[in-house]
Amino acid sequence: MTAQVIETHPIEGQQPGTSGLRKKTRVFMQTHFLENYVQSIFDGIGGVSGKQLVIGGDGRFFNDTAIKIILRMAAANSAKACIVGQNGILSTPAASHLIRTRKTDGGLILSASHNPGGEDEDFGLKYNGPNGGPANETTTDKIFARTKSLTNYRIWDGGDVDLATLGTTHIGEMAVEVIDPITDYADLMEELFDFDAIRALFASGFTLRFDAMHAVTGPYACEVLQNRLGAPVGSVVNEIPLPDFGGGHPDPNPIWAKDLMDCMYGANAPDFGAASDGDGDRNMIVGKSCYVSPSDSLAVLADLAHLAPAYSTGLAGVARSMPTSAAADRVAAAKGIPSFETPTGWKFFGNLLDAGKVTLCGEESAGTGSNHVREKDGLWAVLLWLNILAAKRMSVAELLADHWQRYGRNYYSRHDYEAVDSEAAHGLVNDLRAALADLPGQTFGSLTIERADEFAYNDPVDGSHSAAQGLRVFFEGGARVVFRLSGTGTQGATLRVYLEQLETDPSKLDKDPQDALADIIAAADALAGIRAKTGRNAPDVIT
Ligand code: G16
Repeated sequence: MTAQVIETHPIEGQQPGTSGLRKKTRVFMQTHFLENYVQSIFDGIGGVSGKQLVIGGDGRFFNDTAIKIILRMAAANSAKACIVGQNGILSTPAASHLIRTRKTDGGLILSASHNPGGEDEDFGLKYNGPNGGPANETTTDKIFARTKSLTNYRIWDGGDVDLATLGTTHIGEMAVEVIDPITDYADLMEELFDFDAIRALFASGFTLRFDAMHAVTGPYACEVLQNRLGAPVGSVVNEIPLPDFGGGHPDPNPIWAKDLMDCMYGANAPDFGAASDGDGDRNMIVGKSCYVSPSDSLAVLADLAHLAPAYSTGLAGVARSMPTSAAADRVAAAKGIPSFETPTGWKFFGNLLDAGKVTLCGEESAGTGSNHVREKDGLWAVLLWLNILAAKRMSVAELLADHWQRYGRNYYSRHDYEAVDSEAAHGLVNDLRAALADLPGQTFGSLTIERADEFAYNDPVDGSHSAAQGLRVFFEGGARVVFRLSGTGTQGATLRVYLEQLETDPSKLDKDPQDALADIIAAADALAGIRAKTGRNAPDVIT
């Protein structure tokens, strides 16, 4: 058995998006497609000769086949060693942790996150660097450039590794270490949080339902919540990871985690509900008849994180993606710590975390995390909430109401128009971009536009510049609407419309967000011509 050099040709469409390359699984399965992209990653990061990599994924269809191909390619590219989760499984935060604790040269994470899985659904692959975080734009640009010039790739002939058996084997000179994917991560959680307090909370009769959505978090949640913290067996549901997520859409939001929402809004609801996504980095938090929006969740965690041991000395700062509501900014201001606004994409938090400028980060897209890894972390967010509830002994609804009373409420919603004709979606954005300069002073119903711009980011750590990160329209009185096209879809274009309005009147804090935002929703449509240009009468998903 030897390293083979296989002739290939550049394949179009291998540009990484918000978080790595995401395509239909069948596209990834096409001849040379995966191999080309993997070789481009290897070349784009300066080769993998003598390097050590972590490799794992969320267990979706094609995960194990792809990992075996990647291992054979790593061996043929003279990598020193690969650390692989048993059966090819590693949640994204667990992979990030492993890269950091084992001080590897980075890792390859196989996931299309919250997108459905299966032969006819979605697949994805991304490279994370030695800090454990998603590659920055400089690196993904190099990878993409390489996809356009690639003429061959290297792959070991033979070398089929048994991913089910723990221990070290070899492909040629390269060591392949198959490890238990759960224990290190669970140990880390035990270091960060007051497990005794959370155990006491469960012992007092506090009830939980964690919906793992047949995705990667199931085994992690069973170990941490049930085995280590004493939540009764059965508290974690849909806990067995399946290659097609049981036919579901593993996106933890009120639409796709409807079973959990029905349970939490029904009779005899548990005290606390939570869900995570395909690869375990997103989270949804919900109390009895009380959904917590991701933006509010970030703000509450920023306010009360000091109740958990890992954050007891306070936070260095807080960061949020631009479309996320400003709720966390006001907490930061009250605490006298800096807040940062980054483009969408967890990769933009990496430098801030590495430089010690922030401790907590979060996004409206159901992601929250801290400096414990360099990815967002679904189960971590659930545990921080549980730690806070154990300390406060309040219900989720009481905690949220108390937060709004003290800080005001940023009414918030995101409207998604999915699989829109790509030309129409780009046309809408281009038209709006061209109109931005003329918008100030224009009125839409009761709303007057104060300013409008296209968000761009200057990284305060490495000085890099990221342009065209979303169109923002600010209204007098503090309302805002943001328009951007998703970078994670695999079909047509997804238009995201982010709507926000701050309310500080204590008597007006318990409205339905769609009612509270009705004027802004109407203004957004009038401004961008959503219905006319997309041909859609209503969003596909409202969160
Ligand atoms: C990824 C990114 C997030 C981003 C989300 C949605 O999350 O890491 O930062 O907010 O996609 O991005 P978009 O609006 O471009 O679709 P995940 O969980 O999909 O890896």
